[in-house]
Amino acid sequence: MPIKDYLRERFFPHMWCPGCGHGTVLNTLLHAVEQLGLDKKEIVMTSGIGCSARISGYVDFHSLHTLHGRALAFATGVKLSKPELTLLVPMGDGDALAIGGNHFIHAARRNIDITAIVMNNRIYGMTGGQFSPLSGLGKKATTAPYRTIDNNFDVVALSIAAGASFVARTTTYHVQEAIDIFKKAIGHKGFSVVEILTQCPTHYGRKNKEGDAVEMLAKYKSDTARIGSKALEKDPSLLGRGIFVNRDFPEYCEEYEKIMQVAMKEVA
Ligand SMILES: Cc1ncc(C[n+]2csc(CCOP(=O)(O)OP(=O)(O)O)c2C)c(N)n1
Ligand code: SF4
Repeated sequence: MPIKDYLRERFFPHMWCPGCGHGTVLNTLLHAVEQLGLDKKEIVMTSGIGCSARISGYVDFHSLHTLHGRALAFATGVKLSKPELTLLVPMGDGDALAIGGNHFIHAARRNIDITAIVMNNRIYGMTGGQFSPLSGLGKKATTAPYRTIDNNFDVVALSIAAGASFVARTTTYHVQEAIDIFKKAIGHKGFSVVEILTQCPTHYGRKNKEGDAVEMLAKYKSDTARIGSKALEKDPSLLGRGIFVNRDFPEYCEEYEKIMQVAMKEVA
């Protein structure tokens, strides 16, 4: 099916600023869905609130644009009632790990078969540039005009510790890699986390003097390296990209079904 058939064209033009990385996330995700040959009627996308969360309006899947931080809770309900459907949950860094942090760690712990996409622009884009739990030390934001003094979560380490069975990181510069990672994450049975670094030139870039979208993308190229690469071995200060964890682990809906069978026998 052509990519454009996965788009809800009546919702265009989109609301993202020129140079925003979120369009590249949409593009790479749709290429992954198309290459997997998924039927759009079999896909449900739930999202919360944020520039990132607006992605659910642009895809012609079943979609639920819900409450800030609650996308995974809605996705859990959908998946438990219709386990045959594919659940995709794009979230901003604030959506996923500030207000939604508790939902995130518990969804990972349960290993429910959902693909969680953390669209990490290190700031609250939609509300004008407040810092988030992923901004990191020494960054500027409207709520940190001098600099942040909060440490950031490492999404990969947090997801692994919480029990996610597939964990990966990529960026909007690494388009082919992102498509490949999304394909593997969607194909994985269990809770998959894909952290994708995505530029917000309007707030994060401007406040932190990182330049325009092209310069921010160039930084994703220069400041990251594939895990297992010589570049990362030589310079461990680079941020690792790739698949960190991909393991088989009992999936929540399957375990729930087994319990249901036992319970049904007892009441019969
Ligand atoms: C319960 C609640 N609290 C706060 C808000 C305001 N709000 C909307 S989006 C957002 C943060 C968006 O940042 P992020 O999730 O990182 O996504 P981005 O816009 O950067 O893509 C906040 C705080 C809200 N909509 N609902
Ligand atoms: S404010 Fe930032 S995250 Fe939101 S659309 Fe603009 S560039 Fe993208």
